[in-house]
Amino acid sequence: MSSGRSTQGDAGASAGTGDRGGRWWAALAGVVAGAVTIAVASLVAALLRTEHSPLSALASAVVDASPPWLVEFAKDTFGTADKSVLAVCVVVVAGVLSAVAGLVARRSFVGGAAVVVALSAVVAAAAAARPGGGATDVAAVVVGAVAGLVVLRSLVARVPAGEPDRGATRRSFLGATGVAALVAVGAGVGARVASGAARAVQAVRDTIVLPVAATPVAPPPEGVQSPVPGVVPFVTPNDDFYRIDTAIRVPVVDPATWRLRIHGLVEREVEIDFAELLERDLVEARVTLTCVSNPVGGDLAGNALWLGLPVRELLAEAGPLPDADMVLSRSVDGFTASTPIEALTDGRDALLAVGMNGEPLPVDHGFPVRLVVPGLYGFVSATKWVVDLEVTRFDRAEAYWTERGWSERGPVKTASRIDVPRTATRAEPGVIMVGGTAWAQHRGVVRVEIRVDDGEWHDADLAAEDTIDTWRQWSYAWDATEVTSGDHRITVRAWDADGPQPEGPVDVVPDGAEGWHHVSVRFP
Ligand SMILES: Nc1nc2c(c(=O)[nH]1)N[C@H]1C(S)=C(S)[C@@H](COP(=O)(O)O)O[C@H]1N2
Ligand SMILES: [Mo]
Repeated sequence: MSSGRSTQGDAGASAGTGDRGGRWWAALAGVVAGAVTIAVASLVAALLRTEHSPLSALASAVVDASPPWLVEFAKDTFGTADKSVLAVCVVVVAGVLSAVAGLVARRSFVGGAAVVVALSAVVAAAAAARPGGGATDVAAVVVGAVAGLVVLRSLVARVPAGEPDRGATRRSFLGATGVAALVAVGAGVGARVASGAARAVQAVRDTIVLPVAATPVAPPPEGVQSPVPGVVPFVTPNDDFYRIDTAIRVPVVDPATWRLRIHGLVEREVEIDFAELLERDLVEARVTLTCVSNPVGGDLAGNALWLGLPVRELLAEAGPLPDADMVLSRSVDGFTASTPIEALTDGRDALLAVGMNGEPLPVDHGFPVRLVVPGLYGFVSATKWVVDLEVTRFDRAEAYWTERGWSERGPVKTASRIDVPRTATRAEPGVIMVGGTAWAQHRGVVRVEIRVDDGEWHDADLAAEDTIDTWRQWSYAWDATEVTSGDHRITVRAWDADGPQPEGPVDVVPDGAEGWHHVSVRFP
């Protein structure tokens, strides 16, 4: 606290009426800072597509914490308006507490900030504790609280307190307050728009019933799962599937208006809408998707059952011209991917997918339609919210990430990962179960080897292979009975038909990481 500001406070106190005015301004500063906190938190929550807005989570938490007689009383007294009454109460209480924060902040910013932080902590806890709540809910409230604190600090510093230049100070205060209020209103409106659109598309998704596949796929064979507990599940649940895209706000696409256009170097343009797509003979395939940005040992890979129409069928209808060598797929939000036309026509399960693990595509994973191409990194193949396929040539068109320094083609590199034990694990001498996964999509993993420190390579036990388009899990029983104390390093490498994956390390830019994954285990 600067001595200058406390002097102003003292002068205000002795000036009487000046101080009372100052209090009102400080309370107003607090209320505006509170509004900014809530509005920004709501906007961030809506953009991150959390399930609950911070305020509604708080309201629900209040209901949960209320004694049953009070809830009954509210229902009896206000009937169907009980939710609105609750909302008004929450807003009024938040407003009063924010005003208190402003008043406290005028004496001591740290004190006022403590009030804001305490209130935010309550909201964050309420949001995180809701079903489906979690770290993103907390993150949204933290961003809101930071914005609120910045506003509180700058407004409280401007609170007029009966000095000679009152007019100018008041103008500065009111100007800053006005700007902050606009921020709050803007963020609040943005939050409503974003959450409204997301809720609407979610509601549409809930009504969609996918057809059964004309060519269904059998469940994976026995033994695809590594027997080592803690290795990722062979099929990745949708909620755990990694998500990578450039969309700050997830595109909201209504299947009723979705259309895909296939054009460019073709004999005839083809268009298909969502209903027509669902009427086609759809196929199922399990395909492991991987991100080119996945570092050695990283988790930007997932394996799912996809339902969709083979892209080659639509391409066949359009009739690509002989000089075409690439299909540039475009998302509704402008993202593009350059896929060699060969990968779409050579018979592999390159799908225009509508289903993921038995459900319509989750909104985050491209609802209503995306591409999935076995063997290629997502950035050159897996366009989500896809609306356009332009048949073209690599020397004529460039995709989103190629323009930004990544390669124009992206075949997946053979990779392997140790899931268990985690690095820095403390272990006791004995037999240690090592397990993980490996992938070489569309070529297949033929062998996985393990090495301890600089020892010999040993074959790991391969789990059953589903298809060459899916990852292949493995396990290895490491006899560490005679191990010396201290750190020991386990290394994995996978083989495809061409040999072992290279030692690397090679960075992810421009066409994917290369290298052997290691974990260190410590013995007493
Ligand atoms: N529209 C759109 N589609 C996209 C991307 C994107 O940024 N926008 N990213 C791609 C990348 S880099 C990857 S790795 C995959 C990831 O798909 P997922 O989020 O379903 O795991 O989507 C691809 N499709
Ligand atoms: Mo990616």
